[in-house]
Amino acid sequence: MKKKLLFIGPPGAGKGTQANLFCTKYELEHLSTGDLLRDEVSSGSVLGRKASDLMNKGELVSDELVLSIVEGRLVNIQKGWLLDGFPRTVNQANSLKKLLEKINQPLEAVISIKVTDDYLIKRLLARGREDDNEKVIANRLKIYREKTSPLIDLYTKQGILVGIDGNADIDVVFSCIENALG
Ligand code: B4P
Repeated sequence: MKKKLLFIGPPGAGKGTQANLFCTKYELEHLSTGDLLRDEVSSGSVLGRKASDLMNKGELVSDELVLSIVEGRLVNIQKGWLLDGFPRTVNQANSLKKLLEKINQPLEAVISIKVTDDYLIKRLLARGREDDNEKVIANRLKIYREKTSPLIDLYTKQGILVGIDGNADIDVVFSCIENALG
């Protein structure tokens, strides 16, 4: 089983849901930039207040802030890891590449979770987080297409990307991911 992983997909694709299940079963460190940023927001720090404004509009938080959060965590992990929601831009992907070279832990596989827009919107509206309303979801999808989707090509060219149909039920998607990484 591959143990240095990235899950990528549009907002609401189920990256967090699948990453939680996968990390629990295979004892990997789960690094979710969304969760780490929400922790920062709850702490009320200056960085958290800056992040909160952007997240509530569906914008991406600055690459510098996200990188500083990830770098600190990744360097100290002894076991396998799963990146969920990072990288989200080509710039973040380049920085990740350098960081992984430095710690000599190359990325082994990228799971691209593909879900149609109608399902994404339905799931996010049902979840109802602060950034889950129609206007903000539309902006998050637009930013995903512009800034994050180019990473699909990048990792396909590297030969490490596997596409998974994320429209199915949670347990079915999970089995597909296990099969792809087994
Ligand atoms: P994230 O926290 O990463 O959230 P997400 O992309 O919206 O959701 P995810 O795909 O994880 O969906 P989930 O499993 O929760 O990002 C939030 C914000 O943080 C971003 O907009 C941005 O501002 C900021 N941010 C994060 N990382 C960043 C970075 N690297 N750079 C800059 N900014 C960054 O599933 C959603 C819902 O669907 C849940 O309710 C779940 O139960 C349901 N669901 C999941 N799978 C399902 C299935 N198969 N069937 C039915 N329902 C399902």
